[in-house]
Amino acid sequence: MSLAPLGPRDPLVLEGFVPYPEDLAAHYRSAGYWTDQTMAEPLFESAARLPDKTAIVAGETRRTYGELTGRILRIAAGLSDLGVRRGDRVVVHLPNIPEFVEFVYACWEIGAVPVFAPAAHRRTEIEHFVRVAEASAYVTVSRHDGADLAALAAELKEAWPVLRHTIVLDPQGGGEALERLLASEPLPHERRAVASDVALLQLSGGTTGQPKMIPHTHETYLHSVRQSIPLCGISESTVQLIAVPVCHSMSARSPGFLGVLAVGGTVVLAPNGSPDSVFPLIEEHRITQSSVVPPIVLAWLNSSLKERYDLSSLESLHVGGARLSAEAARRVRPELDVVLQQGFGMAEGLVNYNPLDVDEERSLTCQGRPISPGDELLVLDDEGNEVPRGTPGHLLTRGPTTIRGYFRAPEQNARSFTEDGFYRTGDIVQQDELGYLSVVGRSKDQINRGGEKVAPEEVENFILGHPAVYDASVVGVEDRLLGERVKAYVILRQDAGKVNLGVIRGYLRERGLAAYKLPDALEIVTEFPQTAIGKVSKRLQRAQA
Ligand code: J2J
Repeated sequence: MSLAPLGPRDPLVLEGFVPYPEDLAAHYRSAGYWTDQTMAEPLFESAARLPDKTAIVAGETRRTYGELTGRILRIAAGLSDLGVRRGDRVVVHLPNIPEFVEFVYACWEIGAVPVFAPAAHRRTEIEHFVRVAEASAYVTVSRHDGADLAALAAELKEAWPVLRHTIVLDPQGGGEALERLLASEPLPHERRAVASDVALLQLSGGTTGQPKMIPHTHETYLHSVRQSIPLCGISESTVQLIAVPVCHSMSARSPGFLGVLAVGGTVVLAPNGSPDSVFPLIEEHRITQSSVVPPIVLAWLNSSLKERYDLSSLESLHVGGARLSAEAARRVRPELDVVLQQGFGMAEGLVNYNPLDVDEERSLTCQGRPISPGDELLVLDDEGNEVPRGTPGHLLTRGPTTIRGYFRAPEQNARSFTEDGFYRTGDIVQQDELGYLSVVGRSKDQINRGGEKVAPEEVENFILGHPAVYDASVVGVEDRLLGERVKAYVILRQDAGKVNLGVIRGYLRERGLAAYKLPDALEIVTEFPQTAIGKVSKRLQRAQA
């Protein structure tokens, strides 16, 4: 085994990171939850063992472990030559292409901190990350889904002097900017970070304003990855399909490409989860495992294409991110001939899975048990008292994979975390006698659009910017395929011209809001229903819809 030489000993000091109390950190280490390993190391161990095995496939591109780590060390050298250092933030804003994996590992190799930005994000979100995280580099593709991201990169560089480097790849990856980085002499593989350093910033759907940044350390994230590997049956023979955005925590660590690359399996990237794009890949690459959101499962179940392709290699399907109806769950095994593994996780940390061999009833109705023995769960009533098992309550959690605070967000932290460091998930759950959780509701003002999280307040603020709009209220309404979709109620100003869904969507898109946050429906009203104390009643608005 190739042990990386000892690197720096002093932990990174990153202003705005909420640390773990020392006694708890010491406990997590002595219990073996946190180990002295950095994010890049498991991959390099696989590469030392299996240099010629295929690590990653996307379209026509196929890279062995040796090739992948070689490219990572060249990109790391290139970034380092540009002046990117340990602790520097690098916004990695890429679709499902191998370069996403290469850039994040290259960052870890030099101790830099990638911000995992979904490809769907646009100027509003990206600018927020650059500003708040004070990113020194931004990596993107020149075009994505009709958006000119090369222009965005140029604008951001002009507007934010901290952003010293923009690296713009071709739309499908590759291109001159990448070739320049790859031309560097590879760095030797060495440890250039401490395991307790912040390793990455993941994004939260949030409930207010802009998405919050979630700072995971090498220790917290790798613990989650290591626990996921056996629970999801991941091994060297795994061929994993990634069909949701590769930066999402399901794709990264649950069990994700990190889990698969740690044990020498193969990762296949797909641009999306639609049957016509993934069924041929399942057949061609003999895919064994995938982690997907419920709308993808429904699309697979309802597709006539499933008779046309050989999907028999698929052993298990991890479904999470949003509620899977029991009715859809029941169809998975008979119609797709795979083991359904439901999970319930959150980028903030806590992840729960059903074991692969859980009993039939729980496999359909439960969303798992915490994956770490160090996870602490509280299920509380409205007054903050613990409820008996079997009774729904608010879920709070603390543990070795869960952050103690969002990055540089003290006000949000005061609301989202208790004084003793429990994260208020905003989910209403019920725990059965064996500790299995079912997610039965939500107390946070958030829309879950098929796994993509939308903060109504953020969308409202944008709609309010339109000159014809007097007031706006955004709610999630039921949708057969997505679970929920975004509906906006709008009160217009007196002399407003013609306003309809198209006008508002066009306006929000122009203002640089990600497409999945745009309202799917719009209703012009003259007043909003009110609660007893005169607040807008979103409950009534949802019911009206
Ligand atoms: C209902 N709601 C669910 C489920 C998540 C693994 C799996 C999922 C995520 C994830 C993740 C749900 N039923 N099965 O990060 O590592 C809702 C809850 C939760 C929020 C978190 C992982 N699974 N949810 O979905 O940060 O409301 O993480 O708090 O995107 O999704 O969303 P996110």
